[in-house]
Amino acid sequence: MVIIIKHLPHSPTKSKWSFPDDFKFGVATAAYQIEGGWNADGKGVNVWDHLTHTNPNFTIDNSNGDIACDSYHKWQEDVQMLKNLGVDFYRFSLSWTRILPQGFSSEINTAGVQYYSNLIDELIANGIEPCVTLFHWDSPQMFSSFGGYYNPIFVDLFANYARIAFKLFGDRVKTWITFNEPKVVCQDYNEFVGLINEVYPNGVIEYLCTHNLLKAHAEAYHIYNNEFRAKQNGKIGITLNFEWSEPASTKPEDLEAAEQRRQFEFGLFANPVVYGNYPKIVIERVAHKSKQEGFPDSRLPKFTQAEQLKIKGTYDFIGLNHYNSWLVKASPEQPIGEPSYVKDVGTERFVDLSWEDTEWNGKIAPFGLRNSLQWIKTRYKNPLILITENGYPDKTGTLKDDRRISFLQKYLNATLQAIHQDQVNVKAYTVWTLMDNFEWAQGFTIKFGLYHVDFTNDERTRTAKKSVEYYGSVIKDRVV
Ligand code: PNW
Repeated sequence: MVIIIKHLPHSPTKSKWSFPDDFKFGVATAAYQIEGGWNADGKGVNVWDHLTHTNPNFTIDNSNGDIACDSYHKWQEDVQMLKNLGVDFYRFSLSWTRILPQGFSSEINTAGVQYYSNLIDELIANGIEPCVTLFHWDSPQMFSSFGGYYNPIFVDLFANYARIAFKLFGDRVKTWITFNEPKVVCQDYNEFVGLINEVYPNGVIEYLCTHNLLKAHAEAYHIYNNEFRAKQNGKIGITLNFEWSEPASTKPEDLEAAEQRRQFEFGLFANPVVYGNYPKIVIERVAHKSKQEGFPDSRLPKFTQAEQLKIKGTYDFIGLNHYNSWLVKASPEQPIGEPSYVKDVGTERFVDLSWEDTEWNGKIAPFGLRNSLQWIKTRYKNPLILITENGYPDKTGTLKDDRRISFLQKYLNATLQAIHQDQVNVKAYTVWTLMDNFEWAQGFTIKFGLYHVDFTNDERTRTAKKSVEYYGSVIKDRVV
């Protein structure tokens, strides 16, 4: 059964508001999705190289990121595309094994360092600020031999890598993001949790991964704070994905169910970063369920007092990736049996059929972005928020991408409402993504790009879609 309820109306397409002068616009990419050059000039193997090489059926078109958009060679073209768009900043990620081939800080690959150094210089020469993500899913393959994210040593390995990145690039990079979407890495995709690490989601390892990534984030934050901030004067934060959970009705149990989901999905990461510990409801539910399942202690690891103090407040901003929304209602508890994160989250979610479809998974519901921003504002002491991803997928890659334009316009409008009506402290918007690229398990079949890339051509020719003109005009005129 589908319950259909009217919620906040979709934003009107035109707005009377404009973006404030200090609001910045950008586009985002990630190393494995665009660079190619998978073994060029001393780069080491990462989990995505390994996974796609050993398991080619993993992607629906049997593809991999060996060449992708070939940005390892075509970075100057990329910067020209950015310049043509007129963006204020470019969010890209560093490939850990391009800089540290084995993942360990004992060996630095100078060619990899040079690549990023050139890119950063070229961006700055063109008036574009670099915004760097340290970790966008391409963990060193070497780490899988000792459990990767599940081994607490990951914390130190990441911290050492972060220090090297700050040292090498922090003179020019003023915005750092430690992790992109730790929830996707730890909870969402069986491909990450299962195939990459050869362990399977069981209600324990999801939290172990979460625990280690949060500690690694905090460690990197403190390294930046103690060793670099005074000289480099930048900002550092974390990017979390948030699919908005809208209560399916005004019944108290549905309001509660939606809040429970937000806490398990976003609060699981944001609460420790802001307040030092997991949300109360997460601590209580997992403890309760663990007990019922016969565990002597909660499956959710505990932060010591010292760890809580260390993790608390480790952000200059919260990065928000937002794509999608759901209706959520209370549902009967599943019988005790195999423990799982999904059962811990509980509740039931479905989509409102009146919401417009994208061409992949996801609906168009811009009020979800506005509500997410407002929720983050009230729950987390009105933090500085940067929207680090939002974008529209299609399957055709058409140059006449009016549907992408309409999507962007709606979500930019929702952002304007958040700024002007809700006084949310949001200071940046980032389109995912600069150009069509390797969309993980979907290979090259799903396209989010503002620029089209011809993957049949060795030149990987890039062509501006209609949305380039649109987004360019938003950036220039500061209205949608
Ligand atoms: C993001 N969700 O992943 C990633 O950061 C990008 O690398 C990716 O290409 C992009 O979205 C498009 O898929 C997401 O469940 C994964 O809401 C999951 C969700 C959202 C974004």
